[in-house]
Amino acid sequence: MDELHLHERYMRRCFDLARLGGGKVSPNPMVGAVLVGQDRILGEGYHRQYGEAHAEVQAVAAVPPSLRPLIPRSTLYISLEPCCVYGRTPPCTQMILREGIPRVVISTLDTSPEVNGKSVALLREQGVEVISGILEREGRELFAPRDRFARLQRPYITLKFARTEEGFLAPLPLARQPISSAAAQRLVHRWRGEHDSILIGYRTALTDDPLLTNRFFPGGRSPLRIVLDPELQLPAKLRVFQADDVPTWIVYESATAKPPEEKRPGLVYFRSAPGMQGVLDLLGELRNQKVSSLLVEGGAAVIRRFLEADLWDEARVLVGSAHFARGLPAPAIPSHPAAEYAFGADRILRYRHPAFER
Ligand code: AOF
Ligand code: ZN
Repeated sequence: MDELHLHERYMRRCFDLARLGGGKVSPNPMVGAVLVGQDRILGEGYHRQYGEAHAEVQAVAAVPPSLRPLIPRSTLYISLEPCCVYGRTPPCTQMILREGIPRVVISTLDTSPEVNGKSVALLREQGVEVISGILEREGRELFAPRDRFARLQRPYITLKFARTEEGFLAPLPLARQPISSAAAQRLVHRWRGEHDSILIGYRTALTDDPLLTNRFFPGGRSPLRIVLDPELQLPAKLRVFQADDVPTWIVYESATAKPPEEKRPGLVYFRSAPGMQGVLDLLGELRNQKVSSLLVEGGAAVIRRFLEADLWDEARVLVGSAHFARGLPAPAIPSHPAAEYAFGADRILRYRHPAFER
């Protein structure tokens, strides 16, 4: 196997390990690492929990004592440029130098302003060989939530909706009719568990009455629920007002409407400016609370608002097998699908913001 393929093979392993931290590490990135010596894996690790040891530290710590003498001739594969700053943990560059690891292979740079290439330069100055850019597109995708959070100071935004093959969101005259299959709806629960927060608009809350939790994946967490209710008119019996253990924000605009005095714990009322400024206020508050990803589940008006403001990173569209003679048109995503695959009776289209390609 030539060297590039070898690098790619171990980098894929890093990606698989990194994903095991999904839903547990934000606002830190998912990162995986493997230490390789004499063509075998000496140790593996991934970032498991926010605030805990970084992936490469875990990989080196996992090397059994009998194999430690191989470390000064090994290669450390990491899905991300290692850190060089004191954060919640000491800098990984220090550990690499202390262990005498002569070669580091990474997929992509850590664009957090305090790192962003500094670790690569530091390691090279110290005589460590650094190879960068292995399977970079995939590496950047894995790192994207952290990138948006650190560089753009806002959560990574995923838009999600279901439409029919003809491009309708709902039948006309309006009626509640499922578009995607039960299997696809379960997949949406997984997506919920992968995000830190989830947002719906007033009309969706009222007509669909969703609970907005991740119920199908045991151990999977439920994201912070955010409901836009500009005039505070949503009835308290709706399901989003239930589920005591799930934090919920009700975002309103009205200066005259008053949030109820008595409310369940975890329910927070957040007053924002009207319209687009309100979305920016909300994103700023999410940033302050270290919420680094947001799944926007509709409805159409809310999705369009994010699209018009160019505030999105990814869109996931479920194309279901329902057919309506007349219907409400789905929002148009100004990009081509980056991936398309069948999921049971449905198709799933995944779009990436054009800036992602740069
Ligand atoms: C790594 N390996 O596994 C992860 C890294 O808040 P801290 O102290 O945990 O660290 C924050 C910095 O570390 C920040 O730049 C973030 O992108 C990076 N995460 N770095 O070397 C890892 N998770
Ligand atoms: Zn680190």
